[in-house]
Amino acid sequence: MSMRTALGGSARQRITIMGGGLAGALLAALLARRGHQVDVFERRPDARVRGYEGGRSINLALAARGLAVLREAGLGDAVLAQAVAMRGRMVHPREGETNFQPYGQSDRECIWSVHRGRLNLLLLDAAERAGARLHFNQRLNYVDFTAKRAELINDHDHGARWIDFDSLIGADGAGSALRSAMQRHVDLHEHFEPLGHGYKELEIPPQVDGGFRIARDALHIWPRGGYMLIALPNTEGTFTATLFLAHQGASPSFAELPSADSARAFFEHEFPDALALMPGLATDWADNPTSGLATLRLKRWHLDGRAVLLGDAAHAMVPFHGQGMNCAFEDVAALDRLLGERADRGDAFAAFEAERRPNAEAIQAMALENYIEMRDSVDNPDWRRQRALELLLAERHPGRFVPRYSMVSFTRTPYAVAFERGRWQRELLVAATSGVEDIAAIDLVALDARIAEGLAPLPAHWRVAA
Ligand code: FAD
Ligand code: 8RB
Repeated sequence: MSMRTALGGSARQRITIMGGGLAGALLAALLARRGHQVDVFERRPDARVRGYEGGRSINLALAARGLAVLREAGLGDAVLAQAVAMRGRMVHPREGETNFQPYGQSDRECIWSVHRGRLNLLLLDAAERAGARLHFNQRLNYVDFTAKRAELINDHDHGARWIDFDSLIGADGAGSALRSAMQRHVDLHEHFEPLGHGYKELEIPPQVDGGFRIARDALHIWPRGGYMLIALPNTEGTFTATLFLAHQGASPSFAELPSADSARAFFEHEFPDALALMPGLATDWADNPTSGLATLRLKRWHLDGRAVLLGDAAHAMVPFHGQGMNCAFEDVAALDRLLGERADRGDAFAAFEAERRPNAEAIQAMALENYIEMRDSVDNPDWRRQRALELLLAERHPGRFVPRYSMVSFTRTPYAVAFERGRWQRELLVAATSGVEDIAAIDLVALDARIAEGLAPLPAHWRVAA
C-alpha cells in the first residue's frame, strides 16, 4: 500500500524528510508544529529503544546561532541543562605554561559542549511530540523523480519498500543518498575538496573522584603548527579529544603512526601533558578509525519543488569553526520560515538556496581558515598582538567592531556578512600592529575614526542576548 492511499485525502501538505540526524529531527519538529504532515526516514535503528549509552561519547560545540533556533523550537533550556559551558581556549604550548584566551568579552559569551547522541534523542522526541512520524531502519536507496516515488531499504531484514512523495528533503548528511539521486537527474555541480588531513578521537577519562582532569570550562588546544590536538568537556567528567593530522605526505602524519606504539612515542614527544591524561591511548588508537575531512560545494541545492538538500548534505565543511551543526540549524530555521511564507514548494526551495548558499560558502571558507588559527596562530606573538588590539577595539566600539570569532559564535550575523566585515577588520588589525611591539603605542583615536567611517553598527536583530 502506498503512503498516498494510506494517508487518505489529507488536505495538509505532505513533507518527506530523509535523515533523522540533527537537522532532520529539528526540521521535522518545526514543520509538524506548523501543521505539515511530516514523515522522517532514518537509516539507523531507533537509539531510544536500543540504548546509545554503550557507544563512545562524542560531543559538539553549540553556539549562539544554533541555540537561538533551539530556543525558537522551545528546546533551549532542555539542551542547556545537559551542556558544559566553554568560555575560551586553553592553549597548551609545546613549551611553557598553558594560557587561557577568552572567546568573548564577558563570561556570558561562551560556546556549549553538548552530547551528540543525547541531543539527537531530544530532537527526535520533540519531532514525535509535534506529530511527525518517525520511521527507523529505513535507508533511502533510489528515487524515481518522475513518478515521485522513493525506495527505502531496511539494512537489518533487507526488506525494501516504496513510498510516494510530494517533496523530499535531504537531511541525510555528508554522504547524502538524496544528493546522489538528484545528481543523476540534474547537474548539481558538485565539488568535493578533501582537506588532506584526517582525525582520530581519543578519550580523557575523569579523575578517580569523578572530577575533570583539566579545566572544564574551556576548549583545550595543543597547537603544533601543522597539526593539533583538541579536547571538549563532557558532563560526565570526561573529555573527548581529537587529533587532527595530515593523512600522509607530511611529517608527522597518520601514515607514519600505524601502530599504537608509534602513536604513544609520538604523544610522548609532542603532547606529553596530554598523554599523562590518556591511560587508554593505545586501545583508543587501535579501536577508533582515522576519518577524513572535506568541504563539499554544490551550485544547486534543489530540484524544483520535488527535492531540496540542507545541512551537511548540501554543504559539508571542515570542523574547525565548530559550526556544522549551527549552520545546519540555521538552514532548518530558514527552510521552515520560507515554507511558511511561500505556498509553492519550488519557490520556497529556490529562495532557501538563494539565502543560504552564500552563507554556507562563507562559513566553509572561515572554517578552513580557523584550522590555521587554532593549530598555529594562537601561539604566535604577532597574532596575539592583533587579538589584543581586536579586543580593545571591540570594547571601544560595541556592536560595531565585533571580532569575527564573536560574530560567528555569539551573534546571528549572516556568515557572509561576518566574513566580509572580518576581512576589513583583519586588514586594519594587521596594518595597525605591524612593526609595533607594544599595542599601547597605537594611535587609537585615528583607528576610531576609520572604524566609525568604515563599519556600520550590526543591526540589533542579529545580536542575541547572551
Ligand atoms: P547528520 O547529523 O549527519 O544527520 C544525517 C542523518 O541521516 C543521520 O542520522 C544518518 O544516519 C541519516 N542517513 C544517512 N544516509 C541516509 C539514507 N540513505 N537514508 C536515510 N537516512 C540516512 N558541528 C558543530 O556545529 N559543532 C561541533 O563542535 C561539531 N563537532 C563535530 C564533531 C564530529 C566528530 C563530527 C563528525 C561533526 C561535528 N560537527 C560539529 C558537524 C555536525 O555534526 C554536522 O554539521 C551536523 O550533524 C549536520 O547535521 P545533518 O542533520 O545535516 O547531518
Ligand atoms: N568535527 C569546535 C571550535 C572553534 C574553537 C576555537 C573547533 C571534531 C569532527 Cl576542531 C573544532 C571548534 O577557535 O578556539 N568550536 O567548536 C569544534 C571542533 O571540533 C569538533 C569537536 C569536531 N568536529 C569531525 C571532529
